Amino acid sequence: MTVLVKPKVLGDIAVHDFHMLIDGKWVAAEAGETLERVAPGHGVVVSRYPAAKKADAERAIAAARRAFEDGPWPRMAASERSHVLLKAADLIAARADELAYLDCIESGKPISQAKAELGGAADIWRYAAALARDLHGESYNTLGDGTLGVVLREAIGVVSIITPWNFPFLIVSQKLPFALAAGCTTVVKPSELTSGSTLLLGEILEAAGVPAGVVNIITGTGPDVGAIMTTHADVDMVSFTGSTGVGKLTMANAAQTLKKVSLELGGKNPQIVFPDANLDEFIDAAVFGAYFNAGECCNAGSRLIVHRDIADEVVSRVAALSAKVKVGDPLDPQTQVGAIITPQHLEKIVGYVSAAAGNGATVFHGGSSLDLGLGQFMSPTILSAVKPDMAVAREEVFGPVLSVLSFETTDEAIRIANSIDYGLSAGVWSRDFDTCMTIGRKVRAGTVWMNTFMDGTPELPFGGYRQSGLGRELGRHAVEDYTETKTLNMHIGQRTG
Ligand code: TXE
Repeated sequence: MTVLVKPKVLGDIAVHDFHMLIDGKWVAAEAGETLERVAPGHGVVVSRYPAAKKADAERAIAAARRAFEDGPWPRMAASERSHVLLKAADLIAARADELAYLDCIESGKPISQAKAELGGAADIWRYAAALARDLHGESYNTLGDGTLGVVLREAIGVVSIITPWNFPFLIVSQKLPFALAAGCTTVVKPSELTSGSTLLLGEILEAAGVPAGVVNIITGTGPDVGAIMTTHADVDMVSFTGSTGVGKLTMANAAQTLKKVSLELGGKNPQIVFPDANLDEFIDAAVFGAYFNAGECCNAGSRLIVHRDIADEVVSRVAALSAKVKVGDPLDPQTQVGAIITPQHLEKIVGYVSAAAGNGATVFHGGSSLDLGLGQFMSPTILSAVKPDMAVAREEVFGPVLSVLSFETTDEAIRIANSIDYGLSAGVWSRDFDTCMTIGRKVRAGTVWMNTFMDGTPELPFGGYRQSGLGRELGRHAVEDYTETKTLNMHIGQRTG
């Protein structure tokens, strides 16, 4: 049975009615309710998903538990799981256009960007497939001849995976293939705003040979199903990406039964630029870092910390380039900045800008919403003369808003960078190696880019210090995160004491 039922066409835009995947069956919600998604860039309903409730989530968790206790997935050779993941990667690549279309239309991100993300996601599935075969433990000659200590890595069990709306397919791909590589079974809940591509992934995984019950995908709101996914005693681990507030709630929920948690949360990432930097490269990276995905990105370089000597030049040049950024219809291949996820979120972004202006910041460029006829859009915005204690410099705006602060000494730059609760990523721009290394070592962030920004590959771990999260995704240890460690302490022959 297919995930997608009754596709219709409204003008140029198809309306997708989805089912969800529980125990190998594509089903509606038990209560029969649905959630509608209005495309942020087009203002029309584009998707309907089942509105799962507690009973649906409990069925999904029970299916995942059965598949873990009795099913073939955790028991098969790692090489077999690896082959399934490789097949999934091929199918993702083959269906990349469909998946990218859904991410574009449901999240409002530009289609060119959605396609690039799909390429990156397929590569992550391949990387996880390689790691599946390399998951291994250790052995020790503990007390000499006749003894042996073996340290095993065993799949942790049932994993709840909860994902947000800003990178729907990419973020599920940073979690699910690694959990599967380890032999876990899962219940996945995508954001209620962008569930389409994750549901299509369910169809892909069935075709790749993932057995029934191993991946269950339920659609619904956080309060309706997220809560049970993070508290249920049959869930062993929760892997969550989203807001810091819900991350804290997730951790508190998980503490009830001491589940392991992996949290990828917000960021307010500084880009520190010194007078000796290659400014051409930097200006380009500053604009990309601030406006990529309309700034709805935990890694957004939303704070420029600029040396006083070059502050005026930097602000003018960033503004000149910002003026060239093409904001528009997410489906237009030329668009660089698409729509804002919801009208409420747009209001929140505009509110941050007004509050900053009210507190003495200068709106140097943009600063307001854009009326493009349908949907909701925001102009790329630059706020200069921002002070480190303003909300716009400390909180995650999650919109195309760049705050510019200035510094005089390296110590001051580091102090400003580290003065907030987040610690996800940072950038430093200088031709001087010592300067880059000093910032690289002293800024408290999970990733520090030097003379580049926001690039990465599956080999590089990703995650945050402080309130940006717990644990790391990607990298060679990503599979281990989904395991428990077991010690087998063996003795041969007579014990000598
Ligand atoms: O996130 P939520 P929202 C930040 C960003 C944004 C803000 C709010 O600053 O403006 O968060 O976004 C599920 N139990 N980020 O409200 O609510 C929810 O259904 C369990 C940063 O959309 O955290 C969705 O699947 N789950 C971020 C997921 O949590 C719950 C990406 C994320 O939604 C739940 C997104 C509950 N009680 C937003 N309530 C990043 N790290 O990139 C909600 N959810």
